[in-house]
Amino acid sequence: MSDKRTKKDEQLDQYRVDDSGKHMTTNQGVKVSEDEFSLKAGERGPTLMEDFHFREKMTHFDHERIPERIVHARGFSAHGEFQLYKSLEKYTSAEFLTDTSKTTPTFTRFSTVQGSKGSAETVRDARGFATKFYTQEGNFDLVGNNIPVFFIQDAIKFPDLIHAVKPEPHNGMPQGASAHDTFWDFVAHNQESAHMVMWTMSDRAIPRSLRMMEGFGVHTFRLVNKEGVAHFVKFHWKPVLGTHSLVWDEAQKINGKDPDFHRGDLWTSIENGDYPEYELGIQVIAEEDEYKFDFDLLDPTKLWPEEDVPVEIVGKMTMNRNVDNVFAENEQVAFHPGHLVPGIDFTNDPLLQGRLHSYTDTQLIRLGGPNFHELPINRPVCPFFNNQRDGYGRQTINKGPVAYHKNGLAGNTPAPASKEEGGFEHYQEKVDGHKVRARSESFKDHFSQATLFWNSMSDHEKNHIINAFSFELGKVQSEDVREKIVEMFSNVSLELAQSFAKNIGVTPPESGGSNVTKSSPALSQANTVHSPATRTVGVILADGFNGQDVRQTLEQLESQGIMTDIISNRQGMLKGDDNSELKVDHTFLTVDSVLYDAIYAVGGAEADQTFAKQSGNFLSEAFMHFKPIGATHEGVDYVQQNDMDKQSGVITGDNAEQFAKQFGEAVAAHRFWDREVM
Ligand code: HDE
Repeated sequence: MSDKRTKKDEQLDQYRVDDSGKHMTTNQGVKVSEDEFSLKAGERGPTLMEDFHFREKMTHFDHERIPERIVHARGFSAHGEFQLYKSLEKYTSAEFLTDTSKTTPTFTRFSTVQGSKGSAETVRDARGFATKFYTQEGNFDLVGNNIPVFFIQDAIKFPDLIHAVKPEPHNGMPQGASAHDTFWDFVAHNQESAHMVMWTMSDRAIPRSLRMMEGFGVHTFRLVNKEGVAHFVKFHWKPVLGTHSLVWDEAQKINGKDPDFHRGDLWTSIENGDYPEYELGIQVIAEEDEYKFDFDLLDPTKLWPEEDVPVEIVGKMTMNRNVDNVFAENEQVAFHPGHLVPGIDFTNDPLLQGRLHSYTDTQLIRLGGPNFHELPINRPVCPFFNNQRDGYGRQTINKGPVAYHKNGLAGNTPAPASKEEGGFEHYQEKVDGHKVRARSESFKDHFSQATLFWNSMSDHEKNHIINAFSFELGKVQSEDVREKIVEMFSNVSLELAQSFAKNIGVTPPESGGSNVTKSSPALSQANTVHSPATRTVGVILADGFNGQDVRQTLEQLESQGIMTDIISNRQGMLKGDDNSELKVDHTFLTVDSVLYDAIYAVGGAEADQTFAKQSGNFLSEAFMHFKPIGATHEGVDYVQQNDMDKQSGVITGDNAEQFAKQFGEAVAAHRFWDREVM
C-alpha cells in the first residue's frame, strides 16, 4: 500500500482507530473486567438485566446489518488518486480537470449488479465502476459501468428491468445470473435492450480482473467552460493492463473455488504495490454537432464509435490503498450521478434524469437518514456549510441560532456564491416542449449498434456470444420466450440467431439480418493491450527439482512482472537436486488450475504417479481454457502424457533463459484461441 498521503487520507486519519494493545471498554468508555461470562444470579442462574456490558454488546450486534443495495450489492473498493495529464480548460472550468499541478484523491467501488451481497464474483453480469473524486470544489461522482450502454432508455423502466433480472420472487432463484425466464421475457418485450444484451453475452461480462476492464460514464454529460460554452462529453476509463476476460467454463468454476476471486485479485495487487491504473478518456462533441449522427446523443443505448469520435486520454487514476474496514468504507459509500462540480453538467438523457432521483432516495433507507454525507468516506475534503440541521446520526455541531436563509443575524451567511466565487450555475439550456409521456422517434433504432458490436467481434468473440446465448436461453423454460429472442436477435445478425437457435431447439430463422456493415475495431478485445505484468502462474514442483534452472526461470518470470505460486502435493519446503529449497505456496487441494493465468510444470525427480496425475489435471484444465502452458524437466512428460506437446501456447524446453522468454510471451498473449473448436 502506498505511504503517500492524500487530503482524504488526512481526513480519514481522524476516524481511523487501532484497538491493538488497548483495554476493552464499553461504548461509554468504562473499562470491562470480563467478556466471556454474562452476569448471572449464581453460576447456574439466569442472566441479569443490569449486565449493561452484555446488553450493549448484544444490542450492537443485533443491529449490525443495513439493507444491501437493491442493485450492485456485491462490491469492493479501494482508495486512489487522479492525476490530470493536460488542462481541459478549453472544455471545462472544473478545477480538477484544468489544474495539472493537483492530484485528486479518489475512492472507487466495483460491483456486480444482479447478485446479493454474498454472491460469487465471476458471474455473467455488467460490472459497476463508480469513482468518487474528492475535489477542492466538492465531490464529483462518476457512477459508471464496464459496459458503455444500458438496457433501457427511460428510468421509469428500471424497477421492471431489475425485477426481471433479480432472482424470481416465487422461489428466489437464480442467484447471480440472468439465465432465467423473467429476464429473457423482459428482453423479448423491451427490444431497446438488444445492444446491451450483446455486451452482456460477450466476454466483457466475465472480466479476468477488475483491473482489466474498461469503465464508462454511459450517459452523455456536458462539460462547460469558463465562458459558459458547453460540449457534450462521454467519460471512459481505459485500464493500462488492457481489457481481458475469463472464459465461461472457467468463470463458473471460479465461482465455486473462490467466490471472492475479483476482490482478492484487487486487494493483493494493491498490497503488492502493483497499483491498478486506469486512464481517463473523454469523447467530445460540439453542441452544434448534436444532430450530425445517425443516433441520438441522449439515448443511453448508444455509444459513440471511437473511430468517429476519438477518445482523448486526459489523466490517470492509480488505486494505491486498500480499505481499512469494508463496512465503514465499501458498504457506507454513497455514490450519486448528480454529484457534480462546476464545469460539468447533465443532459436530458431520460435515464440519467431518473437516476438523479433514485440514488439519494435509496441511500436514505440504506444509510438510515439524511446525514450520510457526514460519514467519513462520503465527506468532501473541502469545507461545507449550509442551513441543514438535525436528523438521525447528525455529527456536525453547528453553533449559533441561525439556520435559515436569508438572515440578518448572521450577516446573511452562509451565503450563495457567485459564479466567479465558484458557485455552481446550471447550464442554461433552452427547453421548450409539451408535457408528454413519450419516446422520441430518434430513440427507436434498437438494432443498428447491436449489429455494429457483432460486426466488430473477432471469430472467437462471436463464438463466445453464440455460446452465451445458447447457455442463457438453454436455461429458459418458456418455448415462447426462446422463440421471441431468436426472432429479436435475427434483426441483429442472422448468423447469430441461426447459430444459437439450433442449440436451443428453436427452428433457425431463414430471413432477417441487418444491412449494417460498419464495424468498430475499438470494441473488440482482440485489439487490446497485452502485457505479462501481474499475471499469475501456478508452478508445479516436487522434491528433487532442478534447482538451478528453476530458480533462474522463476527470477526471469518475476522480472517480467509475472507472479508465481509454487504448487505441490504437500506444504512446507521442497528440496532441489542442488539442495536448494523452495517454499510451497499451495497444494493441489487448496488451489485450482482455474485460479491461474498459466501453468508451468516442472515436477521433480521424486514425484510419484499420483503427483503426475494431479499435475495432468491442472494442465488439462488450463489447456481446455486456452491458457499458456510451460513445461521443463519432468514437467515435459506430463505435457506429453496429456497430448499437449507442440500445441499452440505450449512451451517446452530445457534452456532456462530461452524458456522464460518464450513462456513470458505466451503469458502476455493470455489465450490461444486456435485451440477452441469453432
Ligand atoms: Fe444505478 N443504482 N441505476 N446505474 N448504479 C444504484 O444506488 C439506478 C444505472 C450504478 O458502488 C443504486 O446507492 C436507476 C446506469 C453503479 O455504491 C440505485 C437507474 C449505470 C451503482 C440505482 C440506474 C448505473 C449503482 C443502488 C436507471 C451506469 C453502484 C444502490 C435510471 C452508468 C454504486 C445505490 C456503488 C447503484 C439506481 C442505471 C451504475 C438504486 C434508477 C445506467 C455503479 O439508486
